[in-house]
Amino acid sequence: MRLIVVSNRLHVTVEEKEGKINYKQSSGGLATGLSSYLDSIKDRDFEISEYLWIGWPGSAISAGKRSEVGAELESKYNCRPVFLSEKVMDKFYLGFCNKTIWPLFHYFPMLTSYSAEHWKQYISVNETFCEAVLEAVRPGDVVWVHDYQLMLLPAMLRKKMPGLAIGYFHHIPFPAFEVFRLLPREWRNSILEGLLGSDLVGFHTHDYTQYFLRCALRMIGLEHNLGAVNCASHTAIADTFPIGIDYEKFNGAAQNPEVKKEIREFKKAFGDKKVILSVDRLDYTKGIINRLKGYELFLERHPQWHGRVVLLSLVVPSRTGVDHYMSMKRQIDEMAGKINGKFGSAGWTPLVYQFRSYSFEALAAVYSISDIGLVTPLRDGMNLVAKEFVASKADGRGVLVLSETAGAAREMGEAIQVNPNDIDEMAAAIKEALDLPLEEQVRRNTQMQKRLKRYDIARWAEDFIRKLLAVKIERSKLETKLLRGDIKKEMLEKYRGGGNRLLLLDYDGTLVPFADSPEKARPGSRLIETLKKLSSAAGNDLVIISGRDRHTLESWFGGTGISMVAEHGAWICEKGRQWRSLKPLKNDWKPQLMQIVERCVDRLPGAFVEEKEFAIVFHYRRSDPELSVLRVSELRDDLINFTANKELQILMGNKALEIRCAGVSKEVGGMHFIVNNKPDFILSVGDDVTDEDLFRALPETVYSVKVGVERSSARYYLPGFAEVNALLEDFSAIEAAKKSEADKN
Ligand code: GDG
Repeated sequence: MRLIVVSNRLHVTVEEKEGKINYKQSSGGLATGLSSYLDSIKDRDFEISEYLWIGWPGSAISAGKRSEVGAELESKYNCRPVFLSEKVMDKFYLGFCNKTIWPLFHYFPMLTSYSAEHWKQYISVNETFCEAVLEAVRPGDVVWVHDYQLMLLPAMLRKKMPGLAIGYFHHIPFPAFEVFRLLPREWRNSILEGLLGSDLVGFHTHDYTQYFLRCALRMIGLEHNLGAVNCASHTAIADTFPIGIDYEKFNGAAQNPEVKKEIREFKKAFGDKKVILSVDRLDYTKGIINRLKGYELFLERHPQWHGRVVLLSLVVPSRTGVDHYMSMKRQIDEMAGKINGKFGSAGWTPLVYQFRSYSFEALAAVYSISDIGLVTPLRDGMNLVAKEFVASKADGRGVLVLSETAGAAREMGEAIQVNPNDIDEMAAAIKEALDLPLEEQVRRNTQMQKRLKRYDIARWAEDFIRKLLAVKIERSKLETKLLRGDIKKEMLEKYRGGGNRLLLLDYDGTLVPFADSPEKARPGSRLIETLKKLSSAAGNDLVIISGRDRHTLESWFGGTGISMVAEHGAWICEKGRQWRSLKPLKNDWKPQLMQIVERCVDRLPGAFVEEKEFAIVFHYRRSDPELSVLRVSELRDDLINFTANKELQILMGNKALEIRCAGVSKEVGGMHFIVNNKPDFILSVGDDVTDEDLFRALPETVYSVKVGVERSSARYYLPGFAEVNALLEDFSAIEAAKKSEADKN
């Protein structure tokens, strides 16, 4: 099986200088970690044995060089480049990705820009990536999309290839609902729908997963069951997979002669001073200024440490095209000058600040020699530096000070955790770290190392892919139940050949979509015509079997020859006959119950009551989805007390709670037609839990069809009401063909 990894940047960076092409490994945790894992998959005992990485090669490549670069990347690096011009990258990457999504998702709404032009470019680049994947993909491939630059891609791919296994991993935080909703409606809905195009959406922490699910519920009305979201065509699962690092590489780095050499150099430079280390990309999310303030306060409060401690701050240049980053750089320069000016002396520079990137060997060396890792981002999806620092402590010495707002804080409880906005706390944490006894350092690091070793980058990737493959298997099981192709052909043949046919059709959600209020979901003229035609065809009995009251059904379908079952089986009207109740029912319980239900309506804005002859329905489709969960469960509790000794049942429908007489169900209504008419062809279609009563009772030969992808006792499924309408049109076409044949004869 082949894995197609898709990310904004390839793990190889290509540069064109004076007509010459250079290839080098991209920096960043994912690029290095994942590429070393991917290179090892050939030799692992795992379903995936090959990979292709699709992405932007890191710079604009001139048209004349593209085929050469493409060929080299494919043959030597398993990469397929997506070439994008500087102009496009400017609006897409520096624009929408880094001026809109990055600040907003890291809780910096004041730095977020909302440019329609950038959004358009974001859509267009996602489309370009979609084309590149479609060009490369082969049957059976698994696609794994990475990060916030490509949030629309999963849905685009799903649309073109409904059966493709698609995973998406989100490397940055997913914000809380109140922050995410700041995006314009069209953007935020497209982003949620884009992500939900995946089979599996992964996040670093449980909180991010929950925030995402909450946004899906509140903004596009999609509920979830333990992280499984039922979308129109498939179920998308949201789950938590905290990324790991290449543990052995960092843990064993100090044995590498190159690293040893670097260690000697650093030790010479710092002598016996305690070294506090910070490593960040230049970014406002990393909290560099606050950290410097924390260090300054520490020096102010603890003069006994003057001359004995050094903060080594490595800042790696990044996104130099975004204005805000350059002004931040100036601020850091000023702060650094201030600290060294205020506290430094001829023999001591309290802050060693370097604005450049390091080789792996130099980085591993500073991890190894430093005493404290000061990792205090204001917000970070995960933060790999924290994990690398701890993994590098082969002898167990060293203390990690970590922000509680980094995703890594969830797994690194043994670190000294700080609120990066609390300068006092940061200064105190530095002091605490310097004073921490060696034994305690070793104890804490050993605990964290055990976890980092077990859940390393390979385990992370395999966990994600395994889950994706499991979802794929579930989906392919469901696909065999999809009413299409040969199954559909055979069913249409049976319909054609049947002499006595019964069509049992649910109404809401099956023949028409749900509307804000029940009265708005009227049948259109085309649907009525089709139903009439089918109902009047020789040998056919067409039954609308619904939870609606009989007056509504009568007003829509009365006089058409269509049979009807109202209130889930309480009332029945057979073709050409009068309405009658199937069994004697009481409704003297209604006034008292109505009071309870109305009390709940008062407490849930948007909710309303529908009164039927033998049922009361509490509708909450237009209400706040989260408050609804609470109110409905309170209402259920009240009702259960009241209905305990009465012949009543409580039923959860689609955004509705119904109280009705016990002993009434679609099973009773549907079976009445089956027992009386003895049909030789039966079709039963429905989308609701109430239809399940009937599906379960039907004989095995019946074509029972669930509308939607939820679990069901039905034999087959169709994605939505449109497909049901199309199926009825197919039956109708058979009748028309029969009629024209009969006319000819
Ligand atoms: C995203 C999320 C999430 C840094 N400087 C040098 C260097 N690095 C390496 C580090 C580390 C990586 O870059 C940075 O780690 P981050 O965790 O900050 O990852 P990003 O790729 O920036 O960001 C982040 C991550 O994705 C993974 O999901 O943790 O929250 O923002 O590996 O070692 N490497 C070398 N020289 C340097 O100067 N060689």
